[in-house]
Parts: sequence; structure tokens; C-alpha cells
Amino acid sequence: MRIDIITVLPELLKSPFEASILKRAIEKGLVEVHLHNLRDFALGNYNQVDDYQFGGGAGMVLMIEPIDKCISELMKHRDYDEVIYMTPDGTTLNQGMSNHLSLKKNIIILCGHYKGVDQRVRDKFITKEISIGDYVLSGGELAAAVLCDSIIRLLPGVLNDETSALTDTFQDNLLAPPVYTRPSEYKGMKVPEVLLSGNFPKIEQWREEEALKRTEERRPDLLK
Ligand code: 6GU
Repeated sequence: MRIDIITVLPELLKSPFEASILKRAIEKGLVEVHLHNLRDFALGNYNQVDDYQFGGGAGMVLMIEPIDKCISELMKHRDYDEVIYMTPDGTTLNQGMSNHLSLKKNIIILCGHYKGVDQRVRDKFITKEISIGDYVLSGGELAAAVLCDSIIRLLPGVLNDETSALTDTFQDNLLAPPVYTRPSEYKGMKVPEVLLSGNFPKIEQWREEEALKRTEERRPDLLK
């Protein structure tokens, strides 16, 4: 998979890909992530990428021309399955969307900033608009990092047995059950007996029950 991210703040998106699972996925060649500084496609001597909005009002808007130049350049070299715009008024991200996107070959992610982008960018280029929740971030960069993490960890070969995505919360519309590690007793607090029993069918049954209980208590909406 190849992910091209267009942003006015590439610095903000470097470190998420330089540690742990995402770093290893890139090193293994399972994913390529390319950051593109919108300013490299800017206009005039001032390297302008944003401007005041027509009709008046506070806040700058990312201009269509630098974005058009950047996307058109990328599209010269390969076909893209999706051009995603990160925006708080997009569809809220969920596990199903990440599963779906993890099957794509090439995607572009455009990070919004300030008051957003010229509507004509959205009309002409964008195939999906994604939000990561009902709160406002200063820009789409951190949201893009969240989206990339949720996609890349699903790519075959990225996770090993210990970190398998199959038992994740949300993977079957259930929250994950509680987990414990050594010691089996700490300051009087005991690990549930069944987990120490070695009876694996029973352990599996306990985990299913706990997952269901936790989901009923915390996220009954997932069970509907
Ligand atoms: Cl994708 N962008 C911004 N700026 N804020 C957000 C968001 C995205 N998702 C939730 N809040």
C-alpha cells in the first residue's frame, strides 16, 4: 500500500511514522508513506497557499491551485483508489471504514487547515471526507495520523501473533474483554481464577461473556 499525505505542516506528521509498529511496517516495505508540503506547490514569491474567503469572515481558506498542482502531479505517476479529505464535517471514522481502506493500493490524504479548503477542491478531487470524532482539532494532521495508524496495523504482516488485530475491540462490534498479567495476586487483588485454570474452552467462554458484559455496560449502541 502507498499513502500520500498533503499538508501544510509535514513536521507534525513525521514522528508517528518513526516509532514502533508503523516504523516497522515501513521498514518491512509493507507500506510507503510520502509527505508532501503544500508550500512546495505554492503561488508567487510569498509561497502563498491560503487566502481570505470570498464574502468576508474570519479565517483563511486553503486555495485550489496549489492542491490541484500537487494532486495532479501525484496522479501522473499512478492511479489512486481514494482521495480522502480530513475534516470535522466528514463521516466519523470507525473500524469498518479502516478495514475497507486497508484493502486499497494507493490513497491520497489531504489535511485541512484553518477554515478548510476551497469547496471546489472537495467537489473536484475528493472521494471520501473523514472526521475522527465530534471535536475540533487545529488541523487535519493529527487526524490523518490516527487514520493511517488504524489502516496500517491491519495490513498483512504488520502485526504478529502477540499484537493480532483479530481480538481488538470493535473487530466484531464488541469491546475487548479485560486482560491480566503477572503477578497473579497483587496487594490482595486477584486475577480471575478461570484465566489460571489452563482450561482453554472455558477461558474462551469467559472472555466472550466479559466482552459482551463490557459492551452492554459501556457501548450498548454497538449491539443494536
Ligand atoms: Cl479530520 N480535522 C479537524 N480539524 N478536526 C477534527 C477532525 C479532522 N476530526 C475530528 N476533529
